[in-house]
Amino acid sequence: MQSYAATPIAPFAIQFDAAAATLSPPGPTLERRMSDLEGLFADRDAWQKAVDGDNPVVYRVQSSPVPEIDRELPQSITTIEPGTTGGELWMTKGHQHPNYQGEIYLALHGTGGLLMFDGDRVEWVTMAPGTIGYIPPGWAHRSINIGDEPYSMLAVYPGGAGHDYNWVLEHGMGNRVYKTPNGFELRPYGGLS
Ligand code: S6P
Ligand code: ZN
Repeated sequence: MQSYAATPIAPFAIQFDAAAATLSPPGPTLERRMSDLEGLFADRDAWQKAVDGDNPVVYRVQSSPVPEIDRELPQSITTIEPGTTGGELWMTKGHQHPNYQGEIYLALHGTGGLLMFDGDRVEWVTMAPGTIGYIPPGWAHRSINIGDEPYSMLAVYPGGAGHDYNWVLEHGMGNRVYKTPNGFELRPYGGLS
């Protein structure tokens, strides 16, 4: 047997239900509440008020059982609730892959955006059901719900990619995304108020 085939899991089927936004059998799940997004929304007072209030769930991530280890190819479904904090649309924390590996996102329902930043350039992909957003190596990425209903997307990524959240706290994401009467608008990142 080739050494690269000596992985902890055998081949298996994963049932992907796009309408329900689930993977079965299920793997780890996580819930990010407003308190988990410290230092990310520009309006710190609005963020603190939401934390001191009902500290809402902003998004959930459900993974398949494929482990996050080198050479494996895990998947996860992220669902972001609709909402704003200080006018800024609800979003994921965003991260950089420490060893610069690519990733794909497939939008399932709702409308969202994929914001990418390489420390210099910013790119935006509007995500509607069926859109695949491609994240090249070296681009930090964040998802944003730009609609009025939950936004869900499937991610497929190298198991050894990792998540560097401090990179975003240090470098920002290039732009922030605000709700407007007509939809949404990208504004320069700026600091916290
Ligand atoms: C992992 C992939 C997604 C995110 C998820 C939550 O590489 O990009 O599964 O982890 O969308 O976002 P975040 O920024 O909180 O990890
Ligand atoms: Zn990622």
